Amino acid sequence: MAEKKWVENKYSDEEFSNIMSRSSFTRPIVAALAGRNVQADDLDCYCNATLKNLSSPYRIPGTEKASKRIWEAIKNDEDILIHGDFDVDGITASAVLSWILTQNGANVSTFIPHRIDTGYGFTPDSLHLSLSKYKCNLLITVDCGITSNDAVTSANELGIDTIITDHHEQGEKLPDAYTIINTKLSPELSDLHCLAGVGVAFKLGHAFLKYGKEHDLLFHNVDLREILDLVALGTVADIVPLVGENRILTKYGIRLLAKQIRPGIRALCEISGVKDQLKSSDIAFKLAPHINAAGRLGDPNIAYKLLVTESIVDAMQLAQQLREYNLQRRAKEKEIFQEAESQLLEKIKVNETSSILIYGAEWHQGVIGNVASRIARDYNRPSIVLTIINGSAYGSGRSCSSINLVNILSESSKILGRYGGHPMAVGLSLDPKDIKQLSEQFEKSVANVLDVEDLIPRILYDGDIYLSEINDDFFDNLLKLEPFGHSNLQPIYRITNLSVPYKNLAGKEHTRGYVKDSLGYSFPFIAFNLKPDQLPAPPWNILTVPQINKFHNNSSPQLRIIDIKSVSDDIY
Ligand SMILES: [Mn+2]
Repeated sequence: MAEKKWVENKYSDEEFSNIMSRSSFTRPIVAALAGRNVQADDLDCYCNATLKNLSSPYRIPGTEKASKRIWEAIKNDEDILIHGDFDVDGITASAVLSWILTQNGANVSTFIPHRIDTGYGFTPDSLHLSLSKYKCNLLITVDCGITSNDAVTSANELGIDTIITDHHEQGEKLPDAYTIINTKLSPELSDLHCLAGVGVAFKLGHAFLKYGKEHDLLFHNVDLREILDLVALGTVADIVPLVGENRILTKYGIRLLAKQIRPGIRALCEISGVKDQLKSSDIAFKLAPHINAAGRLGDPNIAYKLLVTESIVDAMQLAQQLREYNLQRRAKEKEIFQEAESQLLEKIKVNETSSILIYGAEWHQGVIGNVASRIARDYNRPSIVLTIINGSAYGSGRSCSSINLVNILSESSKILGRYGGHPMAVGLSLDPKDIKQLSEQFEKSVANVLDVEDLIPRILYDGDIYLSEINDDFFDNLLKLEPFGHSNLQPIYRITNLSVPYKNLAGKEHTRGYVKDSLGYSFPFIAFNLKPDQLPAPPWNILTVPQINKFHNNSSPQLRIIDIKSVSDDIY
C-alpha cells in the first residue's frame, strides 16, 4: 500500500461539548458531527429535517418570471421543448420538469443530445437538430446552457424564448436568454450552490406550481414528493455535496427509490443487483453507471425512456439494453486505462510532475472521463485525458485536493475550443497541434497553485475511538447522519494498538479476521483488496468504517478497514 497521511477532521472542543450536552448521541457520533461543522443549534434540522424545511423556490432569481412564461405557454397552447443532457443529472432533470409541466396540461417534448453526434450541452447544432424533430415556441434547458451564448442567440433569431436552468459555472458573458435560473449567479444563495442540475429543475417545477396556485391557474395539484426519487438519483449521481437542501431532497428521495415504485427503477434495480435497503452508494456504484452508460456508448434516450415509462415490460427491455451498454463501457474503459497507464509509465516521470496529461488516437470519447478520474485518483494529481478523433482533440480533466480546474484551464483559454464544467471535473476541446503547449501550460498552472503537501495522498478521519464504543447505540445514531456521499462521507475512525489474533483469505483477494485491543475487546474486520500476506506486521493502527454486514438473513457488525499501519511505522 502506498503510504497515506492520516489527517484528523478538526473541530473545536467547545462545539464538541455543545453537541454532546444537547443530544443523546454517543461520543464517536458527536465527533463526526462536530467534524462536519454541524452547529449545536442546527442539530435538529441536520438530523430531522423534513420537506417543510425546503426554502421557497422564489428565492432563486428568474423562477417567478419563468413560471409566468410557462403558464402563458400553456394558456396559448404553445409547444415547450426541454433540452437536457446525456448524464444522469441531465436525464433526471429532463424527466422531473417534463412530468411536472405535463401534469398541468403543457405540450412538452424532451430532447437529450447525443454525446458523439452533437456533443455536450446546448449548442447551435443541438438546437437545430432538436428543432428538426420537435415543435418549439419556448425552450427550457436543464443541467446545461449557462455558457450557450451562440445557441441562445440562434434561438432568439428564430423567435424562440429560452429559459436557462443550470448549475454549472458561468462563462465570461451570460447568454441573452429570456431568463436564467442558476443559484451560482447569486453569491447570497451560497446555501443553494450545492444543487445539481436536477435540483435546479426541481426548484423551477416547485416555483411553477406555487405560481399556479397563487394565480388560480392550477390544473392538477402535483404532489412533488412523488418525483423525489428522480431528484435523489440525479443529485447523488452528479456527486454534488450532500449538504443543506440536498440532504433533505436525497433523504426523502432515497426512501422513495427504495420502494421501487417507478417501473424503470424497479427494472434498473433488478438488472444491477440492488435489493431492498437501497443506499446512496447503490445509486453511485450500481444505478448511475447503467444510466450513464447509455449516454457514453449508445443513445441516452433509452435511459430517459426507462425513467418515464409506465410499463414494466418496456422497462425490463430498456434496462436490458442499459446492461449491455454498461458491460461494453467497462470493457472499453479497462482497455483505454491500460493503454493510458502504460503510456504514463513510459513517458512521464510522475514524481517530477504536478499534473498528468495523456492522449491517444480514437480512444472512445464516452469513457475518457472515467479514465481521467481513475488516473487522478491513483496518482493523486490533476489529470487530463484527450482523444484525437477526426482531426480534433477532445478531453476530460479531473482534479484532486482543492485545485479548481476551471480556473486552471482559463489560463490556456487561447488554445482551447469549448471548455467548462466544475472545479473538480471539466470537459475541453482543442486543435491536436496545440496539445504540447496545453501540456506545458497545464503543468505550469497546476505547479503554481499546488503545494508539495498536496501530492501526498491523505485520508481524513473523524477521531479516535475504542472498540467498546462500537455498539448498538452507535449504529442507531449513525442512521441519523445519512444520506452519505460527497461532503458527507460515512464516518471513518482511527483505532490504535490492535493485535490480530486471527486473519484469513476471504474470496480471492480479501482478508477477514479479528482485531483485539489491550482492554480485551475483539471485533471482526474485513480488508478489501488486500490478501493476508500484503498486510503489515501487527500491532496495527487502523482507519475503519464500522458497518453492519448483511449476508443472507444475518446481520452483524464489522470493521471495514480503509488503511492499516504497523504501530512501529506510524510516523504521523
Ligand atoms: Mn449536472
